[in-house]
Amino acid sequence: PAVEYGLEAPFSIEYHDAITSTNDRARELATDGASDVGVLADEQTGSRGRLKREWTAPSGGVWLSTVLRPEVAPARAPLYTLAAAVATARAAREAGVDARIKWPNDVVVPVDDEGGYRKLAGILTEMEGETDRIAWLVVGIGVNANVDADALPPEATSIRAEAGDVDRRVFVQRLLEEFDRLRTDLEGVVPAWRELALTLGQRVRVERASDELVGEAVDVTDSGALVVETDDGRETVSAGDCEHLRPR
Ligand code: BT5
Repeated sequence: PAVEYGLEAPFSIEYHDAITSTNDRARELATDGASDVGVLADEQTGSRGRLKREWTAPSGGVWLSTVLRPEVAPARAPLYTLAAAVATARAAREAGVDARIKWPNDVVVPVDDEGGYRKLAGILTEMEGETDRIAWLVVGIGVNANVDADALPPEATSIRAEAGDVDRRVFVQRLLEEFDRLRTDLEGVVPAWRELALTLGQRVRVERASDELVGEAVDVTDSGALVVETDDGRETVSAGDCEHLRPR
């Protein structure tokens, strides 16, 4: 329970020392009708990234999934993912880390002036619903908090490595407060995201379902899609993986 963890967060929190995946537990709670609850764990033994990729989640991290039931069209679901990235980056910045956002939802720390970065946190949003309404959203947030960098994949970093250990109660509380504020002001999400974006102005390669785009990332649309200036003109991509390329 939230009280046991020492939080007065806007979500009621179920805490686990270890769990397979906080997203899986949150999905169970969502299916049972829960709303505005969070699942938080010190360690995960079977956590996932997007597209069934593995997510490394050793003890000392912030592994958190929230259940929401927003009354908005499914097309707006990506805004909750962007909101989670903004909230995470802001909480990390308060902890002394130069956190920025790589489109769409990676929280990263720049390592040079050319778009290079290490990944601090990732977001996995899962949804159930029909074409006109969302039944539930599970927004999973994984932050390498008080974790040694050598317990993580080589391209990753942690709050510990960047700025020293953080009080996880304070960090989670701040993250959830920001997330709660943004979800009640969806219009404010993209402007807030833009301010923290590392991707805008970068040369990028983005994979779409059937092709890939190479060009300069110039903007995000109101729904969070990336706008890329290619040799053939402007194109938008609403979902996919984005690679920062070295400047020409
Ligand atoms: C993500 O996927 O970035 C979403 C990660 C979401 C994890 C949270 S933790 C709480 C909740 N419960 C879960 O089971 N999941 C969520 P993606 O963009 O697909 O990136 C995955 C890739 O990041 C992997 O293929 C690795 O290359 C890399 N990676 C794995 N673990 C990492 C870590 N701890 N830190 C940084 N990079 C990592």
